[in-house]
Amino acid sequence: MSLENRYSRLTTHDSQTMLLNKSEYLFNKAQKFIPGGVNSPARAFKSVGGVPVFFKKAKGSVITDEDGNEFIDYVGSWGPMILGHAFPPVVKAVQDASFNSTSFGAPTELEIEMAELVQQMVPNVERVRMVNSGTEACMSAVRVARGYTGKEKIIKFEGNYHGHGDAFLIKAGSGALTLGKPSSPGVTKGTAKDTLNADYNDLPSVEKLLKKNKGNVAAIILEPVAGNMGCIPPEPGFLEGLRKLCDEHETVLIFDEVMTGFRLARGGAQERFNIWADLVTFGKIIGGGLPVGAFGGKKEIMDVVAPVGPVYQAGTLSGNPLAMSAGLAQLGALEKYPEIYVDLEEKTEYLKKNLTNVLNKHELDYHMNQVGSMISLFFTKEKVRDFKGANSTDQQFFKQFFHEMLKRGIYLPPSPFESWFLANTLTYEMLDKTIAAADESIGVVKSAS
Ligand code: HOZ
Repeated sequence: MSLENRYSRLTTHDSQTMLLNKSEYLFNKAQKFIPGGVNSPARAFKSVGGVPVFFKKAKGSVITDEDGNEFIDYVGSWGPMILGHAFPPVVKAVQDASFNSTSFGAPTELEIEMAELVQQMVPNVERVRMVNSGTEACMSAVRVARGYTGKEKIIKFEGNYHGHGDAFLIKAGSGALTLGKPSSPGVTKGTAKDTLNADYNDLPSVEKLLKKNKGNVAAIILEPVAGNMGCIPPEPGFLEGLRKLCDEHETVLIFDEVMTGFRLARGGAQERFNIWADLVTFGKIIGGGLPVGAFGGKKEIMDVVAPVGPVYQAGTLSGNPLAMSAGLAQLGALEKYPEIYVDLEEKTEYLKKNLTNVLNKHELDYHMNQVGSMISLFFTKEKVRDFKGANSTDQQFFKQFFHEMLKRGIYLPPSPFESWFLANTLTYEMLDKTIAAADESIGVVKSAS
């Protein structure tokens, strides 16, 4: 089926008897068994409308839907696929490991290899604990910070997203923002009162909270480059200022590097900006596409974690051999070939430069943020530096742009509040195709509006 067919049917069908494409059929069926038909809300196309694409396979940067349509992928499973889908060493590592059992619930040598490799790549991670997702990593890091300091409150930033732990679902980003519900019912008032929200890139807002809650802030947690309200870089001095404030107030600085870890450099945002947190959380790339997260940092702090210390944290599948093998294969490649980061950055800059030309040609209001291989296009003339900025872009234009791009075989994140993630398997030919598609798409959306 051609993409054109998919779309003509999507936009014109109004009869139950009309043949559905496979994504439509599967989405209808999924909703009978799964809340909203998806296992994570950001996938539901709520902010762009229409039917989520159901995929069946991917290789490198080409992802194929259930109808056999191929798309150039800028989602990369929301970050993990920095080396492209089905990266052969990851596939082989998973296959090999599975023959020896998928889980022991007991220690393995692979876990030590992983911990050593993480420390090699991110030197301030003196101790690391493996978990099963970025959410778990962030929840655990905050518990550790509380146990270590004996303080209760945390400061986070509006529009940042640290997974779906209760404490983080107050003014959160990502899917929560996409659904227009940044604060979730089900979070108790007790939990909410311990989460303080500051404005991203605004040090005075942090200072104010620290002053007001003097002696009771256990941690400041943030995405050092925000990726869950679109990509928003830290302004000069912001990370430095937070480091200083944490030292002054004996507050643990937690960098949520679930998106940025092993992506912006081998040592993530910490290495890129040369600001070192006390605790760091990981997810996505560290698992090579398997469900993996990790938190780690200074030995002195991590020693509060059970069984060394009293702060409890556990998991039957944590550090399981399949996940460790996949992660080791992917991190191993990034460690061995640091030129991948140069290549990725060049490709992302090429995309940015050429999209800029297209946007200027169409005399459109836009703002593009890019750090390494993370990039976001916002339809606004203002600089986007915080949640307020991200939330005041032209979301209707994005929605139409997204669908025009999809029609032309380009799969972007289905929300203006998510970063695009590039993989080194993207070729310049694919980038050129993307740029041409953007040119056409913008032309179409502009003339329709
Ligand atoms: N929270 C992820 C994006 N920031 C989305 C996860 C998913 O839907 O797979």
